[in-house]
Amino acid sequence: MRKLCAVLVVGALAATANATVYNDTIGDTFTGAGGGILDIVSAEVTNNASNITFKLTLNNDVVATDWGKYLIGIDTPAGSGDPTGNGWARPISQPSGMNNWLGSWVDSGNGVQSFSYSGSWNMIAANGPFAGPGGTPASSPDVSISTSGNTVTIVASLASLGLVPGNIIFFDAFTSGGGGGDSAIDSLANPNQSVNDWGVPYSYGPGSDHPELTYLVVPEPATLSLIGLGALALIRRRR
Ligand SMILES: [Ca+2]
Ligand SMILES: [Ca+2]
Repeated sequence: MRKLCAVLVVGALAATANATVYNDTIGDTFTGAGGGILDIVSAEVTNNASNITFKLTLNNDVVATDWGKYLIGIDTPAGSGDPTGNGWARPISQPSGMNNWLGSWVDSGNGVQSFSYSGSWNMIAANGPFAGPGGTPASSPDVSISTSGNTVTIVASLASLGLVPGNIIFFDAFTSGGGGGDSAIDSLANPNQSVNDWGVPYSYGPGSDHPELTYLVVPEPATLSLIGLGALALIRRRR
């Protein structure tokens, strides 16, 4: 039993060492369409040595009602990005210059596309039965999506985003609808209503009227894991 407890302690430390949780207002969307699938409740961002993970929690079951789009705009330290648009040409912008865009859907077997900006937007990775160029199947190891109940989890490799531990990213996560011109119906960073209609342009970060978020890419949480292992050794020694 003691051993089990110690293992649980190690597991908990390893799992929570670098999680950053961002909370949003519930009910801050102009529309109730989808019954909550477009209403962000919170997000948990984590990274390990290889990947960064964005786990969004919505206010309803995105598997049961599956037409929502889940989007992440990222301004990395990599260089100047696009101050006016994004990888999907939706009316969402970050005046400080968006470098990367993760666009996802949760129907038709799920799909996610990763775009990078270098003078123009290019799709650098995709995953899903219809996520590749022209709706072809794609299974890149650099980006993936999974869903469960009220959550949408998007994972991207640090390398594909040009990130290394110590980097700070400026980002926001959004929900959107099925129309190609649909905007940021909810913004994780914005506790107030983001837009008052589907196609109203939304911008965020410095140079706009809306906030953005930051995340520090941390080294592998080896230190805390070692503390956990130390605790395990201590418990074992006491037996
Ligand atoms: Ca919300
Ligand atoms: Ca919000």
